Amino acid sequence: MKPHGGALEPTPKSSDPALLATDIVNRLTYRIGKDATVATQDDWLTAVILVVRDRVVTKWMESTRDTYRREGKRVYYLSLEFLIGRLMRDAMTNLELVDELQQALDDLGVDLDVIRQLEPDAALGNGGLGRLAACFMESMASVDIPAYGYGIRYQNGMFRQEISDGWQVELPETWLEHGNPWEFGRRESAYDIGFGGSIETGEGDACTWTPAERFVAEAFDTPIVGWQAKRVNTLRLWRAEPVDPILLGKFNAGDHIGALRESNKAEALSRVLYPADETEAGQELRLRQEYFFSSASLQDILRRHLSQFGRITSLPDKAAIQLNDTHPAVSVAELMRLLIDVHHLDFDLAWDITKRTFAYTNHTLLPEALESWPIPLFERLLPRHMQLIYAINARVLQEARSVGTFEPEQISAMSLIDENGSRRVRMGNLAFVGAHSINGVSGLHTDLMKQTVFRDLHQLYPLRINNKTNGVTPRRWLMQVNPKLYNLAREVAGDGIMTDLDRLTALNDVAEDAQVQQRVAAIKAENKAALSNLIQDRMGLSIDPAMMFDIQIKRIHEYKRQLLNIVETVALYDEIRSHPERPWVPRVKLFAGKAAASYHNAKLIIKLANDVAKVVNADPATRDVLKVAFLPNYNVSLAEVMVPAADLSEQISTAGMEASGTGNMKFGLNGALTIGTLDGANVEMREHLGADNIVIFGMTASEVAQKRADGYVPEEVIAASPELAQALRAIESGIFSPDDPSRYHDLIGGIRMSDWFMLAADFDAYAAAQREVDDIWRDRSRWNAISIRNTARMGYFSSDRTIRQYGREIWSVLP
Ligand code: T68
Repeated sequence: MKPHGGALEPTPKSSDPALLATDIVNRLTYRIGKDATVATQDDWLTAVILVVRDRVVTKWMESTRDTYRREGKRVYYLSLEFLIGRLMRDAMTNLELVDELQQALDDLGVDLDVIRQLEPDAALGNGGLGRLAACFMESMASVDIPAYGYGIRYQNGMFRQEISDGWQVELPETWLEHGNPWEFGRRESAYDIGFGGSIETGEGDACTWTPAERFVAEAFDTPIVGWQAKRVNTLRLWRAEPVDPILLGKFNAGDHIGALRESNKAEALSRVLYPADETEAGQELRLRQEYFFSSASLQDILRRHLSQFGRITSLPDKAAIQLNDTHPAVSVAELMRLLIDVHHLDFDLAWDITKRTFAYTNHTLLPEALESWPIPLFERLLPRHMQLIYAINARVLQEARSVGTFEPEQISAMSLIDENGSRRVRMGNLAFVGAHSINGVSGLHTDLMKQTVFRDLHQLYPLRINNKTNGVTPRRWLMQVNPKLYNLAREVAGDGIMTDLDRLTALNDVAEDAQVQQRVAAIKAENKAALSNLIQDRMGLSIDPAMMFDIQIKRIHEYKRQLLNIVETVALYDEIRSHPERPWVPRVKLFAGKAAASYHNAKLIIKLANDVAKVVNADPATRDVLKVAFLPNYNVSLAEVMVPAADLSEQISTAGMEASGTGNMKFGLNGALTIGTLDGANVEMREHLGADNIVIFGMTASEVAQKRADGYVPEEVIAASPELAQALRAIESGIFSPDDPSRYHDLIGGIRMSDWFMLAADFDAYAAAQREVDDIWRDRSRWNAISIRNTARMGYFSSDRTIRQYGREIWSVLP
């Protein structure tokens, strides 16, 4: 389909509040069928979104036509997760319509802030990996890269977390319940997806695959608006549909359930997001989801390419496909299949095109997260792909052997097939060999990739691994969430900060200015008051905004060490009770995050945080100086309130285990001080901030590795630290769990026995670092200066910078 030029309806150019108000009432009347006098808040929300959407659509079509006209390269970002959150404020901001819409709604007697909160979060992701994909989509539009995001339109996104008696309870999430005004269903963009069946050899390298099962992938498009609406790109999400919605033969024969079997199987494919992060899902449905969206996306990409350029062989010049982790790695085999079986290229040419088209991003070194599939399962679902993987493997291993220097163990580590135990397909190796670029997400992570998971493949292909340190979009994570700080920054650094975040460095010059310090402190106080109100409303807990807000928000994981923070809290509680006369810095320890439903220890850590909170918050002896709260249902919208309210950001993972982190960047940008280990992007944050503007503690990644190799004995460390020993004993004794005194025996026992995450080994350094933080807090002028310098020096961590590096160094779409 050729995009057409000419006049488009509607062409609402005006940003005049009076016209916007008329537009809103028109949508309410003609699209929703409601009169202003009876419209609910939800109706107003939908009407406003439709007005904003119309303006987006105009720009969207311009962008699409422009891309077509330029005959340039397009970027395709394949990701099983897009954690986009709410879209309305994002779109309004990037269209620069916030004030005008606010005015229009005021005139209509509608509170923008109230209706804004009614928009459901699009929570199609678990955590950092999914949120990164969302920041990247916004940045690609903002730096004018023609791009499509491809993923699954899950009917149920990330589960809703309730806390019941301190325990996490998972409830289904239903973001589509009231429809989704942002998306456009594209019935015409639908593709056949097959599973199972048989293969017949054909001519040359081609085969004919006759799948046993077939489904249809149907596209839903959401426009993603870049800053100042320079460009609007497309997020295309697939929904699975049955080929035959109802098997009439069966239905008529009285088998009413059987008649719907196809329909139910299809529904399952795009039904629910796998809610476990950093673990391999290992379920057949997961592999089916991976193949379903990979195949649909590649068919769509090839169709678009052929319709515009006519020749399949120019694909790598016109399309760059980024694989977000290994979840879409089956794409490597699928593109080979399409090129060989459908487009009749020979194997060698297909392999060359494949490698030049794909690039792969790795997000984790955790062994439990490295995907691999049992061969019998893979063969049963994707018999043709299994053949192709064997053929690719034969080539790669041949290449490795011909080098002549590799040991047999190295060759077997490079193999796409894991032969240890039951045979499995290694998706990381498949992605590696099928891509021309493999990137890590921080400098440290990239170095470790070369030394660990991909050591041998890196030796075979030494030019492929490169680093692209993560970033976050400053439009959402500064301008929208912290408008007052943004305005102050703009006063000092000028209007250009949203297109060039490095300009924030102008704030360095005012870091010591008493007046600026006071204004920054007042803004923080306001943000903290807003969070206090939220906590009061949701949890009935009152928090004095004058306390230090010490925040750890992220998925609950042992390697992220929420437990270290809780144990230190218990130690501090004990100290305060023993020495009430000391000038304690009043602190509130805030936690939020979800645990995978099957991750026992993570769920126990949530319960412990709540158990500790219950005891500490009820103690009159510590009431004024220590509070603890675990906020339920952490999501993007909650982060948007918590990040700007933080004084202290906890980034305390065991060194070598957090690939990058992106929360660390959001907090720094909003003026929080970081307490953290030399892990992930914290390392680069220290370089940019200067060592005086971040509190670093604990072992380095190589020290951790060394200690493990030397035979670490946690009991010795515990015996040498009275504070740690006392805190662990207190938790074990049942003081915090009188209803079940042995609740934490195994959890703490794990620390005593093995302590894989080195909580004990880092405890004293962490506690000392916390007291250093107290000292800085007592010198408020120093604290405020550090806060200003944090904002000033976070320009590097804009996802615009990251995306420009991808654009130049991996995709070749920027000069
Ligand atoms: C995160 N990974 C990294 N994984 O942990 C974090 N995994 O350090 C990094 O900043 C971020 O990626 C962005 O690069 C994840 O979030 C997952 O969510 C995940 C989901 C499914 C399966 C495995």
